[in-house]
Amino acid sequence: MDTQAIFQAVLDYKKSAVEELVKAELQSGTDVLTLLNKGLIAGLDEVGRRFSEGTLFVPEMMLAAKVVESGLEVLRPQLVGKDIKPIGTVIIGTVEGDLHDIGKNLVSMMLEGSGFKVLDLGIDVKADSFVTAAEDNQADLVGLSALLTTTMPAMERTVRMLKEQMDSIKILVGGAPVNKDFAKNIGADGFSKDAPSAVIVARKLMGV
Ligand code: B1M
Repeated sequence: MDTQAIFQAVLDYKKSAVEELVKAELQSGTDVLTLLNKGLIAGLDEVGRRFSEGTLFVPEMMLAAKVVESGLEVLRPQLVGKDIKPIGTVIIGTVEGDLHDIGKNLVSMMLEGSGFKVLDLGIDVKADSFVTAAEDNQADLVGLSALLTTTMPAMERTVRMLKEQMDSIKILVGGAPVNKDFAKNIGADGFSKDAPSAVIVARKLMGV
């Protein structure tokens, strides 16, 4: 198992190397979550750390994100199930003002893989767009992601608007600055710290 090579290739912004390494690890039987956590996500965490200390900047952060996205695409078939009868419909997106989508995409893939029908609204999604999509698609659950402390108020606004307009809708929130207390205070029904636990919480909220 060589997740360290994947970690390093993310830091070197080597897209094709990451794709090849991820494929090779999958073929040799490395567990998908190990690949994610010790390779791709660990690489991005290190990029974030270097950004915080000022040794790396936004263009490099974007390069690293692109590299990780291509690694995730290789993993997609492992994460997304096929021909499963949907257990519920989820509308998911990153809240207004926030352009981060890697974590949200991962949550989306894993929800799909566990039997949810997922409609992904993308990034920078306004509160009323979540409401409209949830109503139009008779959604059971809305998933909101925020990666910036400055976009946490947008998450709160979105939860408020959804709850005002849709009685029975369940809301799951997550993202690096979000925690259980914040989720509770803004009236969300569930919080999860990562993609695998998002699936567990989502299923619980659906009663399955
Ligand atoms: Co930005 N960025 N970024 N960034 N970026 C962070 C988040 C930051 C922590 C970096 C740092 O300072 N160390 C910092 C935020 C500080 C703060 O507010 N607390 C930051 C900043 C400051 C910024 C800018 C303001 C920088 C600038 O322009 N000066 C800017 C803001 C742009 C905007 O959004 N308006 C910006 C821009 C960018 C890029 C565009 C360059 C790029 C994003 C590209 C993309 O997403 N396509 C980027 C990146 C890559 C990062 C870091 C390095 C990595 C984020 C990531 O994808 N992580 C990040 C530092 C870090 O996190 N270490 C950073 C991997 C991903 C799998 O994890 O998204 O946390 P995460 O998702 C996890 C969980 O959080 C959870 O599950 C996921 C999987 O396990 N989760 C959910 C997420 N959503 C969920 C939803 C759920 C449940 C669980 O239910 C629905």
